[in-house]
Amino acid sequence: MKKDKILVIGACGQIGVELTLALRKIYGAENVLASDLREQNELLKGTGPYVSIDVMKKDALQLQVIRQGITQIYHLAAILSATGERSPLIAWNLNMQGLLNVLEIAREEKLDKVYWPSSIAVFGNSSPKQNCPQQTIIEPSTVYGISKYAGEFWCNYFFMRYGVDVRSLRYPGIISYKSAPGGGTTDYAVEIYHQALKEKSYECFLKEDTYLPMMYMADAIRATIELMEAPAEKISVRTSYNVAAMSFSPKEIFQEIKKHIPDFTISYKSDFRQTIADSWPQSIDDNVARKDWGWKEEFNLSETTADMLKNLQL
Ligand code: VAH
Repeated sequence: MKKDKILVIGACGQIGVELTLALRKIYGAENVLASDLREQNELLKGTGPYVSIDVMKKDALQLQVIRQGITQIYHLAAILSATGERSPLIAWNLNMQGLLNVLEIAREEKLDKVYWPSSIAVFGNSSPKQNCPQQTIIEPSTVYGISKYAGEFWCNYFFMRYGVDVRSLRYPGIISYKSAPGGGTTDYAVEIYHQALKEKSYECFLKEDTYLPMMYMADAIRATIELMEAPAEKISVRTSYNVAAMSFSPKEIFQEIKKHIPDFTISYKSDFRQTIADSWPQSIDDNVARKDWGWKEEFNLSETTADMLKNLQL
């Protein structure tokens, strides 16, 4: 039986680090090749093979895929919402061309599977704010959201036209302690834990009542692997699945942390990211993912907070 050989592109990012470590546990370290443009993340050093790859250089990437006998690609490299608004065309180019390079290589090399993350950032002001459904009016207002929504249609096209088994999740904001987030609007929900422990105070760049869909990293990694390991016939969505776990506001996460750190204080000074956050849904309906491949979250805000603070204090 052909051995799975996985390439993770963007392995040094917030999700990439933990996804690489999780995949290495399942498939064996030597069968998961981690790659990124930047220096290898300290957490990955010594855990398996690493190679520096620029996803924008298709020929060099394809050579690696052939030489290493890659059978699956997890393509995570992207410029996120906040950074993308500072460099719109750079974000569009990386997010789109990077994906197209991976899809073309998957087609030409007949790869078994591809994973590519989308985001709840595809939704805009015209989408329902509460329990935003899998299919609805979708008019993204950030370059990141535009690139993710366009990418979803490219994934569906490569599946329908060429049979490329590419699968995708619309991640909410992801909370983690191992690796830092990278330029997103939901990054406050990670920074707040670090600041609570270091400074016992935090200046939040979103207003206190800004509700956003969020997910603990452990749930996000499990959702990704469960989707990729689901039988193909169970996958009814070839754009990208809504997945959800919890929704909360800065005020609620502050109050949850305060249960552990009573003298923790917060102030609010919203910046350009407030407009981005206001354009997104406050909660997500993920019943299609639950029905198709049995998605169910395990971490709520209280459990996330306890686990974050415990691990950040180690
Ligand atoms: C961002 N963390 O803030 C990402 C995510 C839903 C938001 O895609 O841009």
